[in-house]
Amino acid sequence: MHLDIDSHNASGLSKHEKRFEFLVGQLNDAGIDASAVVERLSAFQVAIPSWALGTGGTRFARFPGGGEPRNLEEKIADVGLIHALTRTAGAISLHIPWDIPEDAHAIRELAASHDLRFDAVNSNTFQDQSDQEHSYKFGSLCHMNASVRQQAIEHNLAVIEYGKDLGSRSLTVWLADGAGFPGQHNFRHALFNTRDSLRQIYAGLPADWRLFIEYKPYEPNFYATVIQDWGTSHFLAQSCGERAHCLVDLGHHLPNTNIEQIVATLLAVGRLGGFHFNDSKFGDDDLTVGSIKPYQLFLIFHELVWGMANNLADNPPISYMIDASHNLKDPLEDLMQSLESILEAYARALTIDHVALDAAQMDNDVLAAEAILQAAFRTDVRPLLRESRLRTGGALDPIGVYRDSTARKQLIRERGDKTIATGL
Ligand SMILES: [Mn+2]
Repeated sequence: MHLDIDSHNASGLSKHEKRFEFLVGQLNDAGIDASAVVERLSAFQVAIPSWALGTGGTRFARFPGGGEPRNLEEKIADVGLIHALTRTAGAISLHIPWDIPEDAHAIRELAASHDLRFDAVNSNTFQDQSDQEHSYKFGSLCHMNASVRQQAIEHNLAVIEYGKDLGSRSLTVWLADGAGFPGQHNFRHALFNTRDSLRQIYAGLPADWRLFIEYKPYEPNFYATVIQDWGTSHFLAQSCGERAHCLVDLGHHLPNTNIEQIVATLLAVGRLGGFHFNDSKFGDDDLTVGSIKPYQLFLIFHELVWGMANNLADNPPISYMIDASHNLKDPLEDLMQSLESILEAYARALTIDHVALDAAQMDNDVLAAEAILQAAFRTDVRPLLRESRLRTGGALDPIGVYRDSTARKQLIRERGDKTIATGL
């Protein structure tokens, strides 16, 4: 795939330089080193999950866009394309069994040729596979029948083996386990079964691996989910051991939950393992990151930046991933838009004056404290993002280059009009 990044950048360069210089001056007046912010942005990498590269659809219909990746190799090529344009998507997160690598060595080399590494591997006990003995209809790790639990534990251990071959260092467990109706579950039995199953998975984790436990308040079960919130996830992580952490998916909260406060708390106790970015109007809507609540995203990044800079509980590096599924937009464009929103929120959080904020908080000057955050949020930081991409070989305008290169048309020509990505 030919992407004409250089000529695009050349034609946009003088406009960018003017805007960048203006912003550098503005930040300089506020005592902020723009170059240091650009360096932090360049180092920030977000994993792309293998299931985000095709059209997701809803339970009503799916309208594929054409040229979608047909196999793992093509998924890696798509992430490589996003990474070449943005220099921010340097990792891919696989879902097993949707993306079982037949030749792990070759897959690893292919990913390396695109400058990609493998992030967390994701297990799947939320649907039945044709070759499995027991059904997960009534749960997996929580199941009342020990044989079902054992099958689900063994699946997770097998996922770790695939991940080891690819150089992954973490396993993410999200469970659909829960109850559809009152009375269906004995809550304590369901919770303790899940705890004991997770402990067995944890025991099979290599010494340099971490376990991420994702929570979700509803769906597919609507009466109760076994791991409903961060508190339950935290209890389970603590029950497993030091290398078990909570995973925060932005869409896995009830409306108006203060997610930034959850982030602050988990960081304070050293249990924030990973992040799944997306946005939502109602729940787990899988909308483009920053499309609905950009201020919330900024406030989350403020807690991340402050929490990692003041790392009390020795929280390990956080694993970042986009978890979304696209119905209307070109998936690759949607992912690039999401990456832009993430970096914007991060850049704004990096321009917050923490000394002034601390002083305002000590003085109980509520207005001043809020105004410091709003000043950072209202700054147009996009020239910092463009400068970061320019310095790392990416595109000033990734979506512009993508559209001008007619990449989607080329993909449709190569792969066909009616392809469906595995797992979708
Ligand atoms: Mn998720």
